[in-house]
Amino acid sequence: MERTLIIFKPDAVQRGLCGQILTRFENKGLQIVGLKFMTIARQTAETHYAPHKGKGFYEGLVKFMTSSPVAVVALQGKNAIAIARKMMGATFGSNAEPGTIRGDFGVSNSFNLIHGSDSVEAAAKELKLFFRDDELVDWTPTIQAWIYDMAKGTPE
Ligand code: IDP
Ligand code: MG
Repeated sequence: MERTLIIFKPDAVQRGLCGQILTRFENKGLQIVGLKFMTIARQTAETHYAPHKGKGFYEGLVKFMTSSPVAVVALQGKNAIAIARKMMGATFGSNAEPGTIRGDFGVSNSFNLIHGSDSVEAAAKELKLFFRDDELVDWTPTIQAWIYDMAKGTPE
């Protein structure tokens, strides 16, 4: 089982889309293991987006992410990182495929509603940045045996 960090960005919160977006992940079968509402501190946003430091959009991105509250969610599932990225769609709302979150809910390239970790390494780093260990909850949904084929003891 993999965990990924999702952020409902300020535009998703302001537009009242958190519930609809979270529902998509729950419907897919991804499991919530952490959830909180917060305003991101500048230092945290800078650390989170450090890989983009120096790029033309970096300063605007940090400003945007700290401008208004966000919801941060830790999702768990088999291949959760890749599945969430696929559901998010391409980075720019203007060319994200219909059916994806960015494709269905936005047109902007910078206000693109959602962040999702893009690798196992990034997920580990980002989850640590936004959640204390005791804020991530180990639990097994009672419906697990109908989300995954558990016949061999591991989710399939
Ligand atoms: P991702 O969110 O799909 O992983 P990244 O390339 O990691 O995309 O970029 C991080 C965030 O920076 C994007 O989600 C978007 O908000 C913003 N961003 C990326 N490229 C641009 C750009 O060219 N113009 C404006 N904002 C951008
Ligand atoms: Mg990225």
